[in-house]
Amino acid sequence: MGYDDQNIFAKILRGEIPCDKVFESEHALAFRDINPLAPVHVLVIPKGAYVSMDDFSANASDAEIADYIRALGTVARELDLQESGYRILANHGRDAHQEVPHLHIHLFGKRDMKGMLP
Ligand code: D5M
Repeated sequence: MGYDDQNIFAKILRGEIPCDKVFESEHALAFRDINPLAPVHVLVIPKGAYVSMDDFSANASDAEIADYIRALGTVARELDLQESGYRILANHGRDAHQEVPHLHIHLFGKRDMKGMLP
């Protein structure tokens, strides 16, 4: 599947539509989900044009992968989730109902997530 540069997160990355940014690094951007399922619900995305984790893991550079994974941990620490806990999740493709075709990892926190499978 090719990358659709008109997807909503590509527009956020280009600054064409706003987001509630919580963190930015060289290769990653984190912003609050528009339909939060938890008091903390942040999406962490790579700045590069990657459809999914499948695409990213196969095609991103080591520097992009390292920066992206570090960004996830940094955001969780900056939002003070390391003690209470958090959940990270990425949907890939049809069966997982991925809605936006730009890789995003959901970061959930500040609620009990027993039984929660978004
Ligand atoms: O999740 C896609 C997620 O993207 C879903 O939780 C809503 C969120 N979303 C969609 N548009 C926006 C904007 N404009 N800002 C912030 N969050 C947004 P998926 O894993 O693809 O099902």
